[in-house]
Amino acid sequence: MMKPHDAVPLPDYLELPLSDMQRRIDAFQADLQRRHTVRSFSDRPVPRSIIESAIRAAGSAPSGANHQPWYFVAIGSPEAKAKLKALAEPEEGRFYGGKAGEEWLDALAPLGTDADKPYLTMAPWIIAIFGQRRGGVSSGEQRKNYYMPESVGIAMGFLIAALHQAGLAMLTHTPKPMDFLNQLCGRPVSEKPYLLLVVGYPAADATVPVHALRKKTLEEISAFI
Ligand code: IYR
Repeated sequence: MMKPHDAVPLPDYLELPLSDMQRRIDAFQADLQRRHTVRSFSDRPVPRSIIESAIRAAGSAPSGANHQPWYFVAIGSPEAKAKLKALAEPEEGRFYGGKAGEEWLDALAPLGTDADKPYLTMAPWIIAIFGQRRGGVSSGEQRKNYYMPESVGIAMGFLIAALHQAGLAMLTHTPKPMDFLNQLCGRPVSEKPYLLLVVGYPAADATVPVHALRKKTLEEISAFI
C-alpha cells in the first residue's frame, strides 16, 4: 500500500498485443542501430520547432524526485556558434597536445579525432545540456536535487533518440574542460555542463570510423537470472 498522495488514473497507457510488442521493439532496435555518431555536418538548416520537440521529449525523462534537473541551451546563431568554436578549440588543442595523457589519446586514435572542430560552426544547432545541482519540481526552487547525473544522462538519451527518430545526425561532443559554456550560455555556475550535442544533416561525404561500428553482443552486455 502506498501512502496517501494526490494521484490520477494512468492517463495514457497503451497496451499492445504481444505480436505488435515484438514487431515494434524489433523495429525500434533496428532503427536505433542505424544511429551513428557523425563528425562531418552539412550547413543545411533544421527548423527550430524540431529542436523544441526533441527538448520536450528529453524533458519527459524520469528524474530524481521528479525535479527535472536539466537545462538545454540550443545554440543556433552564427555569432554564438563562432564564440563557442573560438572557446572550445583551444581547450581541445591542449587536450590533444598532451593534457589528455597517452592512454586516453591511444583510446581515441581509432576515431581519428583532433582539435579542429569545424562542425561547431557548420552544423545548424549545438545543444548544450546542463545539470542543476539544486532545483525542484517548479523552476526557481532551490531544493536539493537527487541522482542529478543519472537523470541528466537519461534525458540526454531521450534527446538523442528523438533527434535520431527525426532523421537527424548527431555528435556527442565534450570539450574538456567545458566550464566556459556557463558564461557563453548565460547559465549560473551552480549548473554543470554535461554535453554539447551537435545536430544537423550529415555532410554528403560523412564517414563512420570502423572502430565505432563494433558493438558488443547481447551475451556480452547482459545476463538473465
Ligand atoms: N573531447 C575531445 C576528445 C574525445 C573524447 C572522447 I572519451 C571521445 O569519445 C571522443 C573525443 C573531442 O571531442 O575531440
